[in-house]
Amino acid sequence: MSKKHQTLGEFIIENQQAFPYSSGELSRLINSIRLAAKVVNHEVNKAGLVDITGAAGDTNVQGEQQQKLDVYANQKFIQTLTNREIVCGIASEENDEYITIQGHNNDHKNKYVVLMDPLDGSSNIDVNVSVGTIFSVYRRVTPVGTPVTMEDFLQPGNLQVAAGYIIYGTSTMLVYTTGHGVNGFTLNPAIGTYYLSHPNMKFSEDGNIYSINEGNYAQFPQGVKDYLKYCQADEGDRPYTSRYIGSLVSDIHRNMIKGGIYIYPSSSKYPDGKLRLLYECNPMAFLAEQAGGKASDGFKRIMDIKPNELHERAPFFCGSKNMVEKAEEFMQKAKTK
Ligand code: AHM
Ligand code: MG
Repeated sequence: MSKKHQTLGEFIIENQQAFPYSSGELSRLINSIRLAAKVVNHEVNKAGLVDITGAAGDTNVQGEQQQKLDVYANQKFIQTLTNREIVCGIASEENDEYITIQGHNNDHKNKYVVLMDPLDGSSNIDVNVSVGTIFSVYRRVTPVGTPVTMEDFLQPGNLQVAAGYIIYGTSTMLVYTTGHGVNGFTLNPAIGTYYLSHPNMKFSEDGNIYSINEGNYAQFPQGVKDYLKYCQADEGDRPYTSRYIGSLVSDIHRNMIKGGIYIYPSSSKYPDGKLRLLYECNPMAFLAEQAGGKASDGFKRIMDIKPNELHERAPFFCGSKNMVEKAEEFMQKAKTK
């Protein structure tokens, strides 16, 4: 039940019992993400000052080395999760290999792994456009007490226990699911508290926004080209509106609120698409499904793909259920032609 003026802290405590293996660990994990997000938010908000205080790689007035924001965000999330001894491993889009985390007593007693894209869409920072953090949480599959292995990270999305994103936009929001619907919390920067502002977020079944980088049209598979023509046709409730920020979190967030589809298909340039299955597609797919939407690679459910490597890519169709199904229909039709 959502209450007026409920804070994220209160919400987490109240909903902890809903977890099947509740030991408070997952709650602490979400808590530490919320903390790291505040720190990153503070830094992202200062990004416009970079020309004044020095660009990445320069030395600032305090004599400190300026960092690229995505590197900074990566470090902050890793640091926060490591210091609190909550997870046994982290994989990040920014790191080639996963990180093994052991407790102060050199044990490996924690049971969750986190996979994340610490600052997605970071090329948008230079132009003051919203960026985001995406995270995905799994229970480890190897025994507690032993170091994590690749197996712990290469799990299909349908085994996620939590996923979410932080959007650093006109306001900063944390949106997440633990498999019981999707809830959005807005940060009040004056006091550093997140409030439940978007309880039980839902994709409408139908929508009228499509989001895709149409500049790549000539490289798209025929099914996507056909679907785009369908979206643009002057029939029924169409043409749909085209909206593309080029920042996955922002595009999905808008479509979840307004109803729409996001597509990053395969192309002749990116035969497997551009987005990363583990850091981008799976967490967004979990959120989408929990919000009543759908996520597919054009033919099958994203969350049923068994990953083979950490940085694997996948074509991505995500959003309002009927729109994704319509796009799949066009993909199938073009394939069997
Ligand atoms: P990144 O992880 O390097 O930031 O790339 C992911 C981003 C997504 O946020 C966005 O939807 C997409 O790449 C945009 O790609 P493009 O510029 O090819 O349209
Ligand atoms: Mg990314």
